Amino acid sequence: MTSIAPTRRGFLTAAAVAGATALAPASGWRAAPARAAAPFILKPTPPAYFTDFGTNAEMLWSSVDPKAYLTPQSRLFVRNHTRTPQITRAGYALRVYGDGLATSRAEGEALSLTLDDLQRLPHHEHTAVLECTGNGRRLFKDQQGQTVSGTAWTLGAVGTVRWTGVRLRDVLASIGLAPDAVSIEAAGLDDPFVSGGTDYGRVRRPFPVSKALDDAVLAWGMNGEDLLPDHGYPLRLVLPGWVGIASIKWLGSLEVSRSALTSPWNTTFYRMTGPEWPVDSPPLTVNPVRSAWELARDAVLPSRPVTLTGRSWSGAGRISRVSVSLDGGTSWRPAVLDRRSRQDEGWTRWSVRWGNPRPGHHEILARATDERGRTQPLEAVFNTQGYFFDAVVRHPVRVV
Ligand SMILES: Nc1nc2c(c(=O)[nH]1)N[C@H]1C(S)=C(S)[C@@H](COP(=O)(O)O)O[C@H]1N2
Ligand SMILES: [Mo]
Repeated sequence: MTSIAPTRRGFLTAAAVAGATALAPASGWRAAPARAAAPFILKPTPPAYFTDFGTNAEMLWSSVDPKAYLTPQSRLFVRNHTRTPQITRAGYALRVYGDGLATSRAEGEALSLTLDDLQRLPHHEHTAVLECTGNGRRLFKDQQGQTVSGTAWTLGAVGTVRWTGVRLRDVLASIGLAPDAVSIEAAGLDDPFVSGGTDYGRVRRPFPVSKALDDAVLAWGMNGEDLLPDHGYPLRLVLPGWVGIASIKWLGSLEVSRSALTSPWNTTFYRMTGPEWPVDSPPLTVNPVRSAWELARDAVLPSRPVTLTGRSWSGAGRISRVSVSLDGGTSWRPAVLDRRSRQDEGWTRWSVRWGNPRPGHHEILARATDERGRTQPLEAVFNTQGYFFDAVVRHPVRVV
């Protein structure tokens, strides 16, 4: 096995980590206006490609190129709890610590791994869907008349990208993992998240060691490029198939533990809450099945034969079939799946020929089933934070 031979810089203090990585303002009274002026997102998010939600930006499905399988990094949605930090490669190190490391390491001292250290391990590529837990949230209101909290995404908080990095299991094997380690908490280097007067601290979320040993990736690249700052430069965690919050950007630390860890991101947020849900509902992990047309809502179509395209995806595996309805759900027919869909690890592209679109308003629907047999329901289950809107969407179009 390859050994990382990490630089042993000892335990970095919180101040040292923050100072080395963020654009730390020099003094309090000058910092406030300067920070207020700093953008939430650094890459351009023009209205032709994005809906701007301030800290967040949603990809417009109408702007998706039907011929491109991967989502270009410049077009990928952005979900920030605060704002994109600017971190240099030279100032970056990943801190790994906790009683779940092999006893020789667990005694207290944290490991500090540079990108060079990590890049000595075998490189690994993985194509996967990245999707926000709240994707489709606006449809709770639009389609089910229910009020929920959170960013009112339609269906564009999703993309498929090819990650480049190292497998987390290789990193852990090289460091040495305790046999009874169960939980790992990933923490970001972005500013602490403050909401409703509560400071929740840095964005961080624990996940089971089993996922770390399965397909977790520490990624520095997307679609063959370095990560953009907005997507986690210089390094992010990727937990394929899981809710977007699991893939911590600007990865600052991994705490490896022999006991189950918790954070507000798996107790307060990103679990189901509301009258229908038990108070101890589990943290959300695997994403559901969803579908989208490559069309704007209320798209205008000409009244002549047309081929419509869309994509379906699931956190649990490949898509095995997609049914579509062009008459508001009265009749259904199979969509034609892209012939590559059996190999692709991300979403599945599909198309349907609409032979005689008649002038007027129509609702078109797409309903996918994944290889595990999970089918999109006709109604999503209400929860107060609007997660997992996986119902079949009634997509309005107008034929003229
Ligand atoms: N450090 C950090 N990691 C984070 C977040 C964040 O705000 N801070 N947002 C999470 C959420 S909710 C989602 S959906 C994804 C979004 O990834 P993207 O902005 O690269 O599309 O990042 C996750 N990782
Ligand atoms: Mo998210």
